[in-house]
Amino acid sequence: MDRIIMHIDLDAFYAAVEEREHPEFKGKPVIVGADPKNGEGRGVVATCNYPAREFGVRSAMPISKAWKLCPQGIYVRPNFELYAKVSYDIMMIIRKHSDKFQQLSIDEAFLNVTGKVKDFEEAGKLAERIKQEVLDKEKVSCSIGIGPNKLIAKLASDYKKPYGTTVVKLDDIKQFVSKLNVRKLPGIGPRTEAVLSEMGIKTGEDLAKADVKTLVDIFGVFGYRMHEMALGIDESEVTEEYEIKSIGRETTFEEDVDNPEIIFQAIDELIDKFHPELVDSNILFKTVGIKIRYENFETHTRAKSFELYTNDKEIIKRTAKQLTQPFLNIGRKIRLIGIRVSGLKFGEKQNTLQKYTF
Ligand code: DCP
Ligand code: MG
Repeated sequence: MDRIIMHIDLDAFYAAVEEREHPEFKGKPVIVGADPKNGEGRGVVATCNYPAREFGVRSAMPISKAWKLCPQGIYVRPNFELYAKVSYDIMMIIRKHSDKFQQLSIDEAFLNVTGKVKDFEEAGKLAERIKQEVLDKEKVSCSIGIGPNKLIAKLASDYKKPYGTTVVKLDDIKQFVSKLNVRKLPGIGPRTEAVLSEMGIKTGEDLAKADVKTLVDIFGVFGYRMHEMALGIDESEVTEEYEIKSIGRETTFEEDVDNPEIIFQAIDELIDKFHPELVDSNILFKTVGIKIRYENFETHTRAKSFELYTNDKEIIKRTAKQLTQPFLNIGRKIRLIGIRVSGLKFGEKQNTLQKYTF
């Protein structure tokens, strides 16, 4: 059964929303993230617009580094509620163009459009109409990839950004993947990339030619999946539910701290911030997790799961503190702390999955 799948990813999303709200930002480098404090700021960049990327600024980069690269940039704190609302409105526009719709994150979605168009050429035209409609109605631009499966569609939306459309037909799959850096493939991060590179595997073509058994010996089942991806194989369906994986917050301290009282207070504040989201959306959790980053950026995570689902705030607070305890009073200073609940489900009162909440 041949399918036509579309992947839509909004361009520089948070920064695009900020540009839309502040027309005076247009054409200037805009960086959304922590307060740079004249280069002394301690958080990270969430995202930045394309003019800022020309200075080398990137998502997840320390904000102090962004400041060094681009001191003339416009620096804004994120407004998550606004981005969530704009995302919701855009997803509503996009979804009506599909037979099946799957939101993947705040700024991307898969559409199965097999029943909406007769071939890939028509799908390309549909993509242009969707891009235009989102731009006209929401003043945000997006890039679209079209392929015979979700993997290819997602790789294709990233191929030409911003405001690009990339169509990869069945016959062109191998050629398309062969040119890509292996790092582009989902699940291949910097560490896996390094191991592959040692083996002389840098591109999709290298990976496609690699010996599957060797890959499995090194990476386990993922080695097999990697090789499949290099051949452009992906059978997964566009599924309607938007599953929320976890909810939480993290904070970078103004100054590295080792005082447990200050750390515990920060834990309470973080939980007070996100707990209302659980209650408002009637979400229960089973697992509480923490993330701790020491001053040298060494990062640890710990989690504890319970038998039963709950949305009890005190349980989160107590568990988070228990998990944090072993990292305290050991003569090391902490830079960042994060708290997250996962293993989520909706509470009893609500029997249909509520989409678009995060
Ligand atoms: N985001 C974040 N921290 C990151 C990565 C992303 O807070 N490390 C947020 C900000 C982004 C949004 O998620 O606007 C979407 O992430 P993308 O990876 O799609 O990045 P952008 O949409 O900003 O840029 P692009 O045009 O490359 O898609
Ligand atoms: Mg994006």
